[in-house]
Amino acid sequence: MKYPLFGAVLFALSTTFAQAEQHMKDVVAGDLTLSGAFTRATLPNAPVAGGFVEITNTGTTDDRLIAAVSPISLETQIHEMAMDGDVMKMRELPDGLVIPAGETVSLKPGDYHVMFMNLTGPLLEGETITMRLFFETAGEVDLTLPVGPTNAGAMGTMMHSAPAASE
Ligand SMILES: [Cu+2]
Repeated sequence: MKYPLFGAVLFALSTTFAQAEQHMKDVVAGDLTLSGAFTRATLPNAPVAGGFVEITNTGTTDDRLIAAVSPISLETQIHEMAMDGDVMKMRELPDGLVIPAGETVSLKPGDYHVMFMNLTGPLLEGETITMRLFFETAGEVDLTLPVGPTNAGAMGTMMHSAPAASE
C-alpha cells in the first residue's frame, strides 16, 4: 500500500514544480529572450548548485553570456560539460558562452549551466532564488528561478567533484 501513496506524493511535487515554473514569465532584454529559468534543491551541505535557463537570440548579431552573480553563492561561474577521457566533467568557460544570432542556447542539466559555487545555504524546493546575468551586448538581466526537486530536468546527474568511476 506504500507504493501508490509514494507515487501520489511524487506526482504532487512535480505538479507543484510545473506550476511554479509557469509563473516565471519570459524575460526580454534587447534581442534576447530568457525563458524557463530554474534551479534545483540541494542536499544538506552541498557546496554547489546549477542554474538553468533557455536563451534565444532573435537579433542578427551574436551576443555572449560573460558572467553571473547571485546572492546565494560566493562565486558564480558559467560552465560547460565536456568529455575528459571517458568521463564527463564540468569546467568553467573562461570566455563565456556565445549566444549565436537567431539561435537558442539551453542551459540545462548535463549541458551548459550557471554554477553557484560555495552556497551560502541550502536551496529548498518551492522557494525562489535570483541571479543576474551579464551579456556583452544585452547587458544585465535579472532572473528569478524557482527551486525544483533535486532531479528537476535531469538528463543525468551533475557531480562537481569525484566524477563517477568509469569502468
Ligand atoms: Cu558546473
